Amino acid sequence: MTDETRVGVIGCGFFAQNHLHAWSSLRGEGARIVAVCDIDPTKAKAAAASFEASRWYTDPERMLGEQNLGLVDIVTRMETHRALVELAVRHRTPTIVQKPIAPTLADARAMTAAAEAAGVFLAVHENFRFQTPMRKARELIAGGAIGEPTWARISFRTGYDIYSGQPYLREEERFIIIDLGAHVLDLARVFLGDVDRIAAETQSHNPGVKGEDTATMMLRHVSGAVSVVDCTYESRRLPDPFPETLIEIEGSKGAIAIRRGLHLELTSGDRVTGIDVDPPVLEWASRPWHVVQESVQATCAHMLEALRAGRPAETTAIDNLQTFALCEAAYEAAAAHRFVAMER
Ligand code: NAD
Ligand code: 89Y
Repeated sequence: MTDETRVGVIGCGFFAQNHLHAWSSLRGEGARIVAVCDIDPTKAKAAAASFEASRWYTDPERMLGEQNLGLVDIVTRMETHRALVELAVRHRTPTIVQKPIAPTLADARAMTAAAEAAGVFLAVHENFRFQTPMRKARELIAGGAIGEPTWARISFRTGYDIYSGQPYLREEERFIIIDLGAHVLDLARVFLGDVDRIAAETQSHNPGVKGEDTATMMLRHVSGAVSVVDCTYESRRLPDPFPETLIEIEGSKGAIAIRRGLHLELTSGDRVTGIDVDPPVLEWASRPWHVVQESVQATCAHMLEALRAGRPAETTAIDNLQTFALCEAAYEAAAAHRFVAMER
């Protein structure tokens, strides 16, 4: 690999703006956006102009064929992920794809198998575990501050108008478990490990959206730990914590709480310590999104470093299959009103 990683971005819509800023900021770490692509030429052209990409495309195949990319970052919606990942794999281009990895587990498995068979780097941009508060909690747990985690609550509850930026979410028939559950179920795996079984109840509060907008899930982990993972886009609390994930983790020697306002409270033995886990507002970021935006940059930085070092990323497609399998199992559990065992 040369000193510079030639990055191409596919999809220049709402969330891709964060990726484009992140890759630009990682120039010093060896990333250079050389080309961008969107089927909408106005968006591709605007992204190329704002982020100094020398070429813009409306055809991903043409971009991959012409640009000799060291990395392609796919930031389109999930329906397009499988075809784009398989295309990138055929071009043997290391690939990152946004969450949700795909609309179905069958697609996710096929994409992962294609990358494995070709020996191509494939990672999922699952960014919540890279948020500053989550990184701090992980560091404290790894250092033994709360002993062995035995119980957790992972909660994302908001009434923020997410549809203004992401109007397509109104049309998703399988909605919050795939859109947001993908993040919070991933955090449950990160903090408490592999899952043995899952139960779920869903609710649909907003008549203007097709799918479920609220989910309450309970997980029994292989370690014996239990977690409650809940998310809603229809909660009425002020001040609204969007887009913060609030967490409580209890262990054999203490507890961690991540509270609204990005404040972490650590109980370790008989000492309680408050830790500020509010990340800096990056120069291109803005509130209330800054904690997510900072995690996008941290995720891109991690993936770039892993790729350049010849290592897999933490959130390989194979790893993410387990998170996606939890989403699928949660839908099955909600439909049947019973626990669903996870394949192991
Ligand atoms: P969007 O609709 O605003 O943008 C998608 C863009 O992809 C559009 O501009 C569209 O024209 C383009 N596109 C579609 N098919 C294409 C193709 N074949 N080739 C090239 N371009 C194509 O959607 P969005 O809100 O930016 O969401 C994109 C992804 O980001 C989704 O998977 C979403 O779940 C994810 N997302 C992640 C987070 C997070 O925190 N990780 C937050 C928001 C959205
Ligand atoms: O779509 C969601 C996601 O992935 O993270 C936050 C979000 O944009 C809205 O809740």
